[in-house]
Amino acid sequence: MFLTVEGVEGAGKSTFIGLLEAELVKRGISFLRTREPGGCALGRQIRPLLLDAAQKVDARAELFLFLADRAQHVADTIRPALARGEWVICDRYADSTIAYQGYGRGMDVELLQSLNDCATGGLWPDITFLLDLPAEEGLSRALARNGREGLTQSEGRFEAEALAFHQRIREGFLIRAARWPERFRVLDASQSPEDVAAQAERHLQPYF
Ligand code: T5A
Repeated sequence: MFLTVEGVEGAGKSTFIGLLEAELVKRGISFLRTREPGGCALGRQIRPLLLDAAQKVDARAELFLFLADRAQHVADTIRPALARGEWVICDRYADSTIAYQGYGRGMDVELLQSLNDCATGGLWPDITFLLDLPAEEGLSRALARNGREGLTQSEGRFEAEALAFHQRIREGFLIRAARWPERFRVLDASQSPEDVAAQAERHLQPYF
């Protein structure tokens, strides 16, 4: 079972995955938690290049760094875990490229879909949880958390983008969810962390 979790900045993905992990442990399901960018050794070197607010990165260079991270991540981490029969829970994946580089930066969405197919070798998730939240709410959560944890500069390049950029990303995710309703489960991320996790568990009941 390959699960991905998507949403705008600060939608609560990390918090949500933590609660989901606890539920899987309780049920004795073996799983691997991973993330993009940075879910493999090569990706851990790429991640700071992508997120550091001090880096000036051309939009095409940014795209290919995300795709390089993904290709290696699929090969080194995701496919081997699935082959071992583990569930894989991935914090962001190919839909983020379409939402951020496509709807956010204005790159051609169909081209990005093909590039994603190339990077992943056609591996798409069984279920994608979209944590849906107004962009301004997510940003204020993320900025408060970054301030508390001192991440403003080192991981803040995307948070520093204009609100309109983040609103296009939310719309982009919702467009994708409407196009692939069999894969996407849209969760109301404005609820408490426990309520968001409970929404997901209802969707996962048939797979437990
Ligand atoms: N990107 C990524 C692309 O542009 N293209 C791509 O192809 C890919 C893969 C990655 C960045 O890269 C971009 C998108 C991103 O900008 P990242 O550091 O991995 O950056 O960060 P994000 O994935 O954006 O995740 P965040 O760390 O910003 O936020 P989360 O994980 O969604 O949120 P979380 O759980 O840390 O929560 C944020 C705060 O809100 C609170 C938490 O306690 C925390 O303080 N919170 C809630 N508060 C109220 N109610 C709830 N339900 C809450 N849930 C959490």
